[in-house]
Amino acid sequence: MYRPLDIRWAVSILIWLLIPVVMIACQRAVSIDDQDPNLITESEIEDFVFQDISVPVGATVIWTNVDQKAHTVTSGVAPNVSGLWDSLFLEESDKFSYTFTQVGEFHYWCRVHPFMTAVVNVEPQ
Ligand SMILES: [Cu+2]
Repeated sequence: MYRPLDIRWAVSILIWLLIPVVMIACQRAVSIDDQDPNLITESEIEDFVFQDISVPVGATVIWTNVDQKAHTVTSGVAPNVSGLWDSLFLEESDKFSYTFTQVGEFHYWCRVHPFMTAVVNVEPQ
């Protein structure tokens, strides 16, 4: 039996359920669009080696693990975790990004292989 009120009720519930999904999707889209492409630096993790890099303040560094072993990109001087950022485990092809909003030298290391260390030098623009 056709009951239009039930259909309206179902549609309104569906819309309310979709609102948070749309909001999350929009936030992601905005955060990607807001990135100045000149301020994105890609850095590959390869053969158990991190690269020392220099970036302007405001830059986002995107690390990509191209090794078959998992690594982490963890702020601090091994074995200390400074708490600024921590990628957790990056499997092969996984990416992690962090935006540097302060000038300075930022040391980082891999918690799986503490001999893997490097520095991000963040310079004034
Ligand atoms: Cu590692």
